[in-house]
Amino acid sequence: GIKPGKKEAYGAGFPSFNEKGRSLLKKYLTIDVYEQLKDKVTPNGFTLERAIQSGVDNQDSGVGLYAGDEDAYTVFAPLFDAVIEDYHGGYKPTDKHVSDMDVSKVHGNPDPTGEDVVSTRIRVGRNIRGLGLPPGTTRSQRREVERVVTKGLSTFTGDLKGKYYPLGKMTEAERKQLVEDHFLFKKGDRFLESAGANRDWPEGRGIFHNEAKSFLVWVNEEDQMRIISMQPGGNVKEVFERLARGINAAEGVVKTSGYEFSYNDHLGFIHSCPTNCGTGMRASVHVKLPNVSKHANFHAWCDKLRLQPRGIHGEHSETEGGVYDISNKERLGKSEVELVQTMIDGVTFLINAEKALA
Ligand code: ADP
Ligand code: CIR
Repeated sequence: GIKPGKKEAYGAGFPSFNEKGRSLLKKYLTIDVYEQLKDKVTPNGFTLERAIQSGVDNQDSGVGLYAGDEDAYTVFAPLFDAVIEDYHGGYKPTDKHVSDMDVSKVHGNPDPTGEDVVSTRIRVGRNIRGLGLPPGTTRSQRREVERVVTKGLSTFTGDLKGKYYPLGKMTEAERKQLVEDHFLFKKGDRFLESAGANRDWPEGRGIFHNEAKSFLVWVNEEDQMRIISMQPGGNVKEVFERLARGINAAEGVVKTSGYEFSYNDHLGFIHSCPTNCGTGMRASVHVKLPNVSKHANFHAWCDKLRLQPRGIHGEHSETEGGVYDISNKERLGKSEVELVQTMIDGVTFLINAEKALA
């Protein structure tokens, strides 16, 4: 067969991967898989080349692969399945996903003294069936998402009641402040740029939030919807409870408009990034770990605890003052309750280790 780096592979269009790259795309896009998939197209017109462009442009990607529609997961299954199995702890193509948002099943408090956890945030992604995922969407589909979602959100009441702020109507100073304060997605993400998800920026994008900025919805960033609950301190249950209500309310209004969330029994809720399929849930704390994070085993411990450390401004950012964003790594094949519990238990372990090392 053809080998990467060989002339035949180059002629056939196989992408160049540099030696340092560790992306799951590089690991699983073999010549054979490439040859098998390179001419396939989803019914909406999404191609393998578009799915892999982000990982080709950004050789430092962790994953490097995006879906432009729900069909991409089946049309390009040999690649997506392998990436999903690796990322989500051995999740197999025959496995079924289960959802459980019964907040009463979650137990424990990672930060009983209230000294270590700065803030807690839990988000999920949601996309509407029949309207493209951001990397593959059209301008009219994106506008339809914004219309349906903002119309629905405007009916929210109680602590979920808020206002929609379109990105195009914000001043640069307002936008920057929201990003700085951890409420809003950043601009010009190079991974999403290459994936084609930033087309027509800032049109159709925006953020909805309540007065307290404890309940927020991002519109048309990496996913059509990111539903977010967050607050200072370590009360994970309170954050989860508000999120669960928000998700239910969002599902209700999407149905009222005659749509439904994109979901199937195998992949759970469909997302643009294969890391997010299933629950789409990332439950995180900003936690002070100045000593543990310097320990040679920090990343190994996180791995073992099924946690992912990120920097203070989220994915692909650095830490400041030893504060890390620690969250569940997997999102598929485990319920929301299990993933929140994984985060609580793991953070409890890390805080204990921090105290032992201090
Ligand atoms: P995602 O929405 O996929 O989790 P990021 O990693 O980019 O994306 O994080 C989005 C924003 O949320 C960033 O500003 C990040 O700092 C903020 N964030 C994440 N976890 C917390 C937390 N526990 N407390 C406060 N802000 C958080
Ligand atoms: C990467 O491969 O590093 C980026 N495309 C991000 C992958 C996972 N993160 C995400 O979905 N937010």
